[in-house]
Order: sequence, then structure tokens, then C-alpha cells
Amino acid sequence: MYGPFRPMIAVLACAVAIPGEAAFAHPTLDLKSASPGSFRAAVRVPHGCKGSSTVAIKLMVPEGIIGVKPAPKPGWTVATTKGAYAKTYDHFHGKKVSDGVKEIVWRGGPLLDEHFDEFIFTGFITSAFAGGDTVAIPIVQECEQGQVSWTELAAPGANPHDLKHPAPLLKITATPGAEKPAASALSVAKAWARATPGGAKVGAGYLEIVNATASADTLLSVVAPVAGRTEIHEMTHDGGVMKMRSLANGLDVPAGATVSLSPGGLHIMFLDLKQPLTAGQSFDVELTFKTAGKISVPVTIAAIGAAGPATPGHEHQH
Ligand SMILES: [Cu+2]
Repeated sequence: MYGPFRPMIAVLACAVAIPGEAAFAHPTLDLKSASPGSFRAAVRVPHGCKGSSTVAIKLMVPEGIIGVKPAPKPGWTVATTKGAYAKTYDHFHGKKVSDGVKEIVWRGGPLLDEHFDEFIFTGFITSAFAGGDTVAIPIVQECEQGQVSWTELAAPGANPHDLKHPAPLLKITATPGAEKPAASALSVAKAWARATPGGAKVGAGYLEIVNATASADTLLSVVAPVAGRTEIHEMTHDGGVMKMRSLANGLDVPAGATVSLSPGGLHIMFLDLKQPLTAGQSFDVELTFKTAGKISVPVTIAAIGAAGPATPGHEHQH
């Protein structure tokens, strides 16, 4: 019955799909990540400008990347523009560098829309970048008809896939040698809990997480032998009422940040207590972090209603 209409529908679907696909393919780097130091990358140009052939690729060198050199390319001329950097950087062997290539233009082709090509360059990632950073390398694509500026950057927290003309990105990973000492610099301190009245099945604990590393970490879970199970809770306002909410995906600890769990805010919830928490005693908890792994700390138990951990000078009990 509706057989004859089928090819028609298929053709329409294709016509709609093609511009959509074209919008999603954009210039990228073949190199996805690099640690500070030398690198080699190629800009991949997947298509022209709305069907028009590419005749030039202009690459803007981001501040903090120095010593950039383009590779010559058969059928293309290559020109560089040099200038002063915003600051002086350390290159190899303590050599100071304050100027260099800031722009590369490959001109030639034409590179047809149905072909792709790569434009190679090398450079040096300075200590202006650390592991966890992302560097955008803006590209302007010039065609026989029109041009496209691949220079858009996602706002913090936004999805880069929502951008129409995103700049190619390079992820910076930590220098292999620097990774170890940095990773061990996540520490947990000042862990304490409030004593519980007899028969209570829940208690709360507090502590401080100091992340002195260059990368974000996440507290995934806490295990305490005194409790049947343990959760990480946050306090939220809900129509003027404070409510507790379990952080099912863990607690984020940004790079360089100190996250404090304290009364009225973030806390560790001890559920199904096997024994009352008695002031003056202590117990161990084991925290598991995504990157730092397992860290065990002693938790001292302060009086019911205490605002903070008991300090030795204020204890006048026997
Ligand atoms: Cu709670």
C-alpha cells in the first residue's frame, strides 16, 4: 500500500542527516594528550567550508607553548609570524625564552572537501600548564569560498560538543616524574565524631581533606568497623528545611583544595552502629579515593553536641 512512498522517505532522511554530520566533524589534533615538554602534533582537517576547497590553515599558538616549528608540506607554502610571549619561559637546560612563533599559515592546496589532510607542527609545553589542564589551539580554515574560525571554547562546566566551531584541544597530563610525590600529597586530618546517646543507631563524623596535588580527586567511600554501613552526606536547604543527602557519586576534592566536613555541612554518616560512640574513645575509618587510593585515619570521639574535636588543653576529665 505505502510501498511507493518508502524511497521518498529515505531520500528525505538523508538530506536532513548530511548537514548535521558535517557540523559535527571539525578539525582536531591527532595528539590527544601530552605532558609538559616537547610534543609533535598534526592538525587534521576533515572537510572544506560548506563544500568549498580549503586553501589555507592558520594556527594560533597559545600562550605557554613555545619553540613552535611547522613542518613544510608539499604543495603548500608555510609562513610563520614571530613575536614576544606574555612572559619568559624556561626551555631545555634552563634556557630562557621570551619570544618565538605565534602563528603558522600553510597556504596552498586546494584541499578538496571530499579529502582530508594533516598539518604537522612541533613545540614545547612549558610549566605554565600542569596535569589536568586543557589547551585550546585555535585554527582558522580559509577556503576558495568563505572561511571558518575554529576558535570556540567551552565555558567551564559546559559540554564542548555543544559548540558549533570548537578549537582543537590538547589535554595536559602530569609529568611522569612529578606524578608520584604529588599523588601522595593528598591527606586526611582532624577526624572526629560526636558521641552518641545509648541506643542510637546513627552517628556523624567530620574531617578535613587536603589535596595538595595538581589533580582533582574524589572521595568514593568510607568504611568504619563501628558501623554497619557508612555514607557521605551533604546538607541542602529544601524550602527552608535542612535535609541530608547521600553523595552517591562521592565527594569531589578539587586540585589544591581543602574540603572540610563539619557540623551543619558535609559529614560522614555512620549507620547501623554496632556500639555507642563514647566520648574519649577512638576508632579507625578507611577512606577510599579515586586517585589517592585507601587512607586510614583515627577518629576521636568528642562529647555529644561538641562543635569540634576535643583539644587536650580543654579536657578536665579524669
Ligand atoms: Cu547525615
